[in-house]
Amino acid sequence: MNKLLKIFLPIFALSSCDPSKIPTVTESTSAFTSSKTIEVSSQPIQQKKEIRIGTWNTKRLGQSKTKDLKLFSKVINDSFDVVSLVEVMNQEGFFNLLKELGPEWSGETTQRAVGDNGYFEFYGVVYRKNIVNLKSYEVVLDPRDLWVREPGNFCFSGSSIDFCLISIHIIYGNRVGPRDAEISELGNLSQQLITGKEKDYIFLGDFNRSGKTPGFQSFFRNGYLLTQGGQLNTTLGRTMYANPYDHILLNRAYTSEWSGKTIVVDMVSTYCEGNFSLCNSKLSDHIPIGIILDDIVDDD
Ligand SMILES: [Ca+2]
Ligand SMILES: [Ca+2]
Ligand SMILES: [Ca+2]
Repeated sequence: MNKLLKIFLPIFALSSCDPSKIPTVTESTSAFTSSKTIEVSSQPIQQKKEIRIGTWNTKRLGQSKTKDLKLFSKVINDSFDVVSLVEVMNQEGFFNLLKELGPEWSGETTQRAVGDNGYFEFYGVVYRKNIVNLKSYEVVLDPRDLWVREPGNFCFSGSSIDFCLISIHIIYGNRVGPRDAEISELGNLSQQLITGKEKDYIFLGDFNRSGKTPGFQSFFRNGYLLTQGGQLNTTLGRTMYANPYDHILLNRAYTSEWSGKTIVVDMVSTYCEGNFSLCNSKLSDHIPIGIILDDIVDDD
């Protein structure tokens, strides 16, 4: 039997953002790759002690004709301050969502779509402007072709802390071998990324595999853990939650900012009156999950 616990979070008063502070965009070189990074200038942020970070497979945002964007944005707004979105099919769909979220929110997609063989998607992030600033974002360079959908790297600052989200949508396909290989290389990437000053790299997305499978060993060797345990069913079956595919990984030695709290949105009960097929059609075939960081002490 599937038990999903919803964490009920206090609702924080939000102030509107200063409209005179329009982000400016410049290009620079990232510390760990030579790819182009877009840097967005700082905006003032409101003091808040927690940052609720989520990941959600959007099920073809921008293409799905049955999606209820108003409800979709409500799910985000109810539980999160920052959400990494995968399976964003086009930027038009992404910016329609952003519009629906309203003026307290901002967001970006990766500069290019990732994929192959005619299937391409964007990674995107949406975030509350008074909680975090987006400092830079890029697609991770992949000269050895380790991933079909190369990870996105979105770096943020809060009022005290800073961190980067590595968004991933692991290949699906008929065989699991390639999925495990991609996951294993992500674990290797986690080791390469921490050579710079920033150590808070949080990996999140749709891994298309249970956290029990062999690919995750490279993460564990590098001190990473699965914040939700790796076996939480996050996809929507016909009458119950099905596969444990969505995960968030971090290294507590570096990311002591993680409070240990997690978020699981029991989407079907909360937004679809228990109707799985309705939820699948109006929202997504995945639920969003999240973690909560304490935005108090910056240790790197
Ligand atoms: Ca590639
Ligand atoms: Ca940091
Ligand atoms: Ca840290």
